[in-house]
Amino acid sequence: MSSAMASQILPTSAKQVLTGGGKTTDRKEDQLNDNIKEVNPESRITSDYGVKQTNTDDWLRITRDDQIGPMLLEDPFGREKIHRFDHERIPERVVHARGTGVFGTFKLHTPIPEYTKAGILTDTSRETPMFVRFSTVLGSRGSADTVRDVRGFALKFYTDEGNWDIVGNNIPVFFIQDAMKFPDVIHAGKPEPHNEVPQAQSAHNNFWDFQYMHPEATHMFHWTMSDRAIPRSYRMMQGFGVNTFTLQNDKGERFFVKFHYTPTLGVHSLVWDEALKLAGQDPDFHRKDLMEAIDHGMFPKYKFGIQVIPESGEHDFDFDILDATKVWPEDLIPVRYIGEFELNRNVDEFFTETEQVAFCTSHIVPGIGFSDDPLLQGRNFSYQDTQITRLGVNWEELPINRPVCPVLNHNRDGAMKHTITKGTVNYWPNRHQAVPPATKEEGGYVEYAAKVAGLKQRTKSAKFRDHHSQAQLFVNSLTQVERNHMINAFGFELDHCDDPIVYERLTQRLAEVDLSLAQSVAQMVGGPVPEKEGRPNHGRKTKGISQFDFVPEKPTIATRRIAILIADGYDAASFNTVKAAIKAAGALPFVIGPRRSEIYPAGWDKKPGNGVVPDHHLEGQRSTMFDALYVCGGVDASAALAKSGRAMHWIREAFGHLKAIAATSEAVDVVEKAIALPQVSVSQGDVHESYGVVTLRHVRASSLKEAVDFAKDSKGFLEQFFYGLSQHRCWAREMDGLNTQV
Ligand code: HDD
Repeated sequence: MSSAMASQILPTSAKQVLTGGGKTTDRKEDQLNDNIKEVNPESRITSDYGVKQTNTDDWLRITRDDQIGPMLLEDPFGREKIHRFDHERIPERVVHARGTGVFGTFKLHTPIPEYTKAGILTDTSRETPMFVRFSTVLGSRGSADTVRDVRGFALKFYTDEGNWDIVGNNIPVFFIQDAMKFPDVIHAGKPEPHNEVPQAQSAHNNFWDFQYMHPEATHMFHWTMSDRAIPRSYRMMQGFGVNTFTLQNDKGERFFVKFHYTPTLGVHSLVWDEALKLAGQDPDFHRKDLMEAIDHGMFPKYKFGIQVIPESGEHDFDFDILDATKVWPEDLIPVRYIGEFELNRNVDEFFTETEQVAFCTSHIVPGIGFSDDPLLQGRNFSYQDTQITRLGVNWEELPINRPVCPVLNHNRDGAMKHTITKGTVNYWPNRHQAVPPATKEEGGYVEYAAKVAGLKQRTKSAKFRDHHSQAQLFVNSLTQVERNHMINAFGFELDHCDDPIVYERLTQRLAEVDLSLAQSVAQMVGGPVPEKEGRPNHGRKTKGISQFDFVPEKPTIATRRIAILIADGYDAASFNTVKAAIKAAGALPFVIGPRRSEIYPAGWDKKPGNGVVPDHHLEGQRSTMFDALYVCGGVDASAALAKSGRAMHWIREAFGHLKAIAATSEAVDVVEKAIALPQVSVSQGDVHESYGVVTLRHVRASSLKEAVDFAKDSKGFLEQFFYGLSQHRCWAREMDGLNTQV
């Protein structure tokens, strides 16, 4: 095999080995590289015990006169191959089984020594390597990415003082207040026990029965019925540590803290119809989207922020700050952004890295501590325990989990121990003074000496019993668009419940939060429509709830996927201009034709090389996989697209999903045929814009001069198209009821 061939088929890491590899600036990457098996043109298949094999296709068997005979049990290679295969699977995570992971780097820009002595939060010269795993909660490992669910957003920082994990979600609150309820909420959400239905869905009787039976879940289930539960991309999703942790400074003072991470691309979601379709059309949509962005060097970035409350302020609020079903409203406790992380490297091997990565909320470093948050306290027990079942007791020796700082102690043995510790003693204290604990000065972890006194009993403070105020705060803080989506989401979910007691009671619960919302849902799903509010709505709002609060300051279309529809006879000048402009704006153009072989422009011979080979064909992909659509003109091309039912469907569906659409010359007629475009609302020269559909009719570029003119004309056209896309979706289309042609 030539090395050129090898570099085409080998994973990145192996390519690095072939090309010399070398040390990187990332300590974790260097450490992982030491574990990477070298693959080079001289590599040959060996057995697991190292013997080169000559045949890995035929089991050793008896043959006679070209007749096949029995296989021999003796064959060590045959048996090894099958035995290894039989044991390839490990238990999937009991929750968050479906996920994808990437590497990244954290950089602090604003040190906070006033709150903490943690090196990662005080030393701006550090670049801390990270591994991040995104996940859904309810589905199995092979389920679809775009289902309605909470998303896990777990961070592992490989700090100089040990691994620090924030095992967060994309929703800042949780369903339950006490870890002891976790098995119940998960059993209720997972497929039902009698028939294992449904997969990766909360739309079923048991889930909603649980929600009703647990008023503490009221706040959270409003979040999961909002657009937060159907993110457009992991790159456009917030993350939250959810639980209340503590920070401790050099003076020994302690502060309560919540962690936030906010994407620089804004917080955006799919629309529900699109999410449903994508679950079938491209179940890997989110993981592919993330890998694609990183492969293109478009590294997702997140601002890292904290909300801090001094220890003395613990009881200053009308909610308990240790209750994970509550947010700390940003109007009261602003988020202070102190750093940023970017995700910049895809894994080399999914199993050894993403599947074997294991997070623990209990993994903290000096300067960071726990609080008495009863959910966190239980989590601290659960994660370590589950990793032992999933990966074995030596799971922290696996390359992906291994800290970048020295690890040494007297823990020993267990299945699959890798490291070999020299020395004659494995206990402390010992006669040699070998491997003693560290002092505080040496960087040892010193627990905060908290005073604790009280009654031992199974109860929580009174503030934990207010389950409605923050649910109201959430609903009040949404925009009309978001509220409508939430009503439809409740409508969908409860429609899938066939036990009337479930959906009837749930709508009564909604009336305790917002009467008109409850009435709208009840009318959709059946059962008595509540007439009276269960309790008065306090009318308060706060920032940081609505996704519209996170629109990037400068409109951007960076990393957005734009489909360009063409057919034979397309107009090359407009095609080239628009495609180049898309790239220049940092977005990704994808050419879609009726076939994935060369498509020829108007006025050119159909000779290989004169046209363009599309990235996909109309049947191979769907509009759901793109953020915007540009339909390129040309007389023949437009006639062909207008005749194609699938092309019409692309345009109609993109319109229904509120996406920016643009068309030039004859393609304007194609778009108008597909969708009943309402009256033009904005017109600037030849450029018309109506409900996010931008058209430029008079383009003809049969000569170079005309092509140059088009490039000039197209400025306003492209600006409007790109602006529409930067707003993510054209909400006015939905508000005015025009999006029904999906
Ligand atoms: Fe959990 C996995 C997030 C409550 C027990 N959880 C897991 C993962 C995330 C979260 C992101 C996947 C980690 C990965 O990618 O490997 N969990 C949360 C959040 C919670 C929460 C934000 C509420 C604040 N979890 C929670 C409770 C318990 C657990 C109350 C148990 C008492 N979670 C687990 C687990 C998992 C897990 C069973 C399954 C796989 C794993 O840990 O590694 O231990």
